[in-house]
Amino acid sequence: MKRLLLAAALTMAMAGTAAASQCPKIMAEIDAALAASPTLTAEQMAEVTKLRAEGEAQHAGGQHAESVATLAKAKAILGLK
Ligand SMILES: [Cu+2]
Repeated sequence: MKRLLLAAALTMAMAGTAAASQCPKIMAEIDAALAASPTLTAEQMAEVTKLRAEGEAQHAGGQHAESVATLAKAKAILGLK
């Protein structure tokens, strides 16, 4: 049981570290998708732009998990996985 908890703690610690480097990667993916002039409504475009900026701010503030979650929403609107 103790070992399982330790493994869970380790996994979470690693996820945190991974997320820190993940945000710029996701932002780049969003930027690439935006550069490819996606077929979005003006509303979706505004939402993606807003989420992208929000994600960057969260990343800059050290909230990497939140940033990844925010950026994931932007990706979803863009139809990215
Ligand atoms: Cu980050």
